[in-house]
Amino acid sequence: MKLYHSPASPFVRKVVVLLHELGKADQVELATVTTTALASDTSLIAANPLARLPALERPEGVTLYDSRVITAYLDDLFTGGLYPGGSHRWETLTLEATGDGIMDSAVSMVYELRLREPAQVSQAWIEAQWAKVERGIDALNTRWMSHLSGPVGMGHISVACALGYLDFRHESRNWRQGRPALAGWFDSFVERPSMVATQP
Ligand SMILES: N[C@@H](CCC(=O)N[C@@H](CS)C(=O)NCC(=O)O)C(=O)O
Repeated sequence: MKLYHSPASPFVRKVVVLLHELGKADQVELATVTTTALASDTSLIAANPLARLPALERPEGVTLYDSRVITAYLDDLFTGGLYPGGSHRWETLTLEATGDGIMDSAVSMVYELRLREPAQVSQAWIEAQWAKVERGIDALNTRWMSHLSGPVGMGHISVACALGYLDFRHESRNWRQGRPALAGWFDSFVERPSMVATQP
């Protein structure tokens, strides 16, 4: 299998962390590409018409995207158990969506600053995206700590990759301030070998 990859992408990181957690990192070849919303990589377009990372090419069957489809597929393929059954499943999926949504807003803030001409950049839009990030991390800090303290699932991985991206691209926003429970959880989770191996 071939994973279209960029070390800076938090969505790609989710997939690679999952592979490390399951001890299957050697089963997937990483094809590193450079792509932006304004200049899509041509090999990535062939794999994913939306030209977004990650995409997973398989020997048989369609190429998979987006990250949530890929992680669900790999967890199923390797019987990983990162998506539990029963009512925990819906919690896990919602937690994963929260992490992914934080990434969506945090990545789009970077695009706004990097891909637009300075005169076109909307500070109001950037702040509105950051407000979404803050509401997401506030919810994690107040409502999700008991789930995050439980067995590691795909929700944990998504949240950790989102917070790692905030450290990587938005350090000056100091997301830890006023969120000691979440900060403490992350500072411990980030020491897992899967997170160390995939640090951007
Ligand atoms: N919902 C998608 C989001 C993927 C995404 O936005 N990836 C970014 C990299 S972090 C990308 O490929 N951007 C290029 C573009 O938007 O053209 C997923 O979970 O895979």
